Amino acid sequence: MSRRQLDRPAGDPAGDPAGGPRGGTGGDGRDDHDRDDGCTVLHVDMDAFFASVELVDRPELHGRPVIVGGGDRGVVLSATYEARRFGVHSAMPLGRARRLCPQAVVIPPDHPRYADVSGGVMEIFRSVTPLVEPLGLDEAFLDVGGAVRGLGRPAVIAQLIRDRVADEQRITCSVGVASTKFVAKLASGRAKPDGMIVVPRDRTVTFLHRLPVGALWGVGERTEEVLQRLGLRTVGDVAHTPADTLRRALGEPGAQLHDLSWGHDPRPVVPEQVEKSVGAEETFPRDVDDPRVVLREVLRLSERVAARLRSTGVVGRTVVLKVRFADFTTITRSRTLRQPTDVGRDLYDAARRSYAGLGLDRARLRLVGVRVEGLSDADRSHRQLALDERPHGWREAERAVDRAGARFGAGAVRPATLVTGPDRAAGSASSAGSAGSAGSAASVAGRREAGRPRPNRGERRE
Ligand code: DCP
Ligand code: MG
Repeated sequence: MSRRQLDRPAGDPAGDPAGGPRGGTGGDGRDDHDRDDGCTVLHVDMDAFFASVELVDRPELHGRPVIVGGGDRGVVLSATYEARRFGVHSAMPLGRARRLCPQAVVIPPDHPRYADVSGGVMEIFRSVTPLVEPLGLDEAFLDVGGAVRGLGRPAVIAQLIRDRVADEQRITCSVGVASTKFVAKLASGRAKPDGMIVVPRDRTVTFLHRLPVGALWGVGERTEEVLQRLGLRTVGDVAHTPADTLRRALGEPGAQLHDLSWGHDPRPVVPEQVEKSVGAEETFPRDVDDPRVVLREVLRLSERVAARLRSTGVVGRTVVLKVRFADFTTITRSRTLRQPTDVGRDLYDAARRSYAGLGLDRARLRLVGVRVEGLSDADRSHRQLALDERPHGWREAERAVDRAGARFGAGAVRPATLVTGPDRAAGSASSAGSAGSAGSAASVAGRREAGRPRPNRGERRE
């Protein structure tokens, strides 16, 4: 898989609206990766998402036309770029796609699997910045303005994300780096597949004006027809038409198109709403009765949940331990802390006490989970803590781990109890997990989480 797109020869996608090589420039053919000042908005979109996920376990299909489709609707959901060369595209009836490309391999969709991979990808985004606005399973806007000091320039962060998605999920994505959402999204589309385009602030207008009007946000078939009737074919044509003329033809949206055509798009990246709780749970590959193994897993889940709290900028007060026995009986125990926290050690301490309180005498467990409820804004709460002068060395230590995680991948640094010891949870048989999509999930989770129980549903947000 080629990931070092920075090494690619720079093409000139802006001047080649119909396609062509996807280089790393949004302007005039020069490499713009070092001209990313103020380009703090990233749009990241997985390439041929469903199809790429299917290829993870079927390397022999790489380079061949592959279509994910069928199911209830009988349409193409996703097609590899090899299939697209035959004219196949998403939403096309499957029968038509088969006629266009009889040699394509057609695979039925596995939605839980895609949701799993999507969760992993979003987790990578959130380890870089809390300002993540998902647009669907496979794409999101990121505002990386606050991450620049810790991780480097926006283009460097974009490449870091591309590398991590490729390393951890074994799929490729394309990234647009720009000063506004609208331009970032256009740029990622033009970088596809497996590319990245930086549109420097001062080249935004040049980049935009060469594109066809259909590239403008909100221009569907009908609007395009109206614009064509006015003789407007490119975004530049729209830009050089008085806003009043556009308003007369299209109403208020016409004036908005005029703004967009000059690169004006004030919309901020709006992160997802704060969740009510953040949790993670794991099903052991084999039932476990050793408290040391259980507690090590509880520690790992606590660390993971805490990292998630920190990346979303919230703290929580109530820690819920969930235990499922071998016979599927499930119980939960909650403890409410004196102070809200985003520190894994605090969560672990509470969960460990709850576990001890259960007085289990080597009962066989199938699953453990840790969840935090009673969430509130971290900034407000930390100011409160500062007033209380309650020093907390763990927070600093865990934030350092977050930074390493953002750079090198989750799990790059973890407590010693999680990396040593002959009695590591559940051995290395991550693929021996519970029923369902064990095999596929194991390969996604396996590299990062080898030797641990496989995730059953990954992190959950309720
Ligand atoms: N999808 C779907 N139905 C559609 C379009 C898409 O179920 N009509 C699903 C399958 C896609 C996923 O959503 O894999 C993401 O949609 P994209 O539009 O991002 O398409 P792809 O990721 O497949 O291709 P690319 O982004 O490379 O163009
Ligand atoms: Mg996509």
